[in-house]
Amino acid sequence: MEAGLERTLVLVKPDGVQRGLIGEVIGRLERRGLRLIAAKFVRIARAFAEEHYAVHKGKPFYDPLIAYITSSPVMAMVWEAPDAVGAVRQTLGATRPLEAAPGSLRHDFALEVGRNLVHASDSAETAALEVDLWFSKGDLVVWERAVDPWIFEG
Ligand code: DAT
Ligand code: MG
Repeated sequence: MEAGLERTLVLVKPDGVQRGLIGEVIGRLERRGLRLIAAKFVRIARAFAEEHYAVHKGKPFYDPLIAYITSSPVMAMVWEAPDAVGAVRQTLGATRPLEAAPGSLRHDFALEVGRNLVHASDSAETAALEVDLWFSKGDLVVWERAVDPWIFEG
């Protein structure tokens, strides 16, 4: 990875896919300036969902969460930018849509925590684990955009 850049995993969850909002999510991340480096459209199995959400095992919302994320396909992506983790979490908005900042995806397109449209890694450490879980090394496309110097200062 280029120095100064961070990667993060983003999912358009089943509700976002079913509601035709994949393009909206990608469009917002593109327009903000993040660089897409991997994407796949996939319906995940229960065992894979349990690995992805292992940190939430035992919590009261765990079973509905696993049912939700496996209920329909998801669009999984890796995005890259300086401080990508924080930037993407900001573009998504707070976990609970009613607490999400106006203009964020979860504010603009969601109402319920159990139908909050999107996922993004919550730290650089989690991002590394999640990118590794969802994608193999060869899936990550190293590339440059002509516009990069107009978005990435470093
Ligand atoms: P985030 O998805 O913002 O990283 P999280 O990792 O704390 O949030 O939780 C994962 C998902 O689990 C979240 O997107 C929705 C669901 N969830 C979290 N807290 C919940 C709660 N208190 N009640 C119901 N669902 C919850
Ligand atoms: Mg989380």
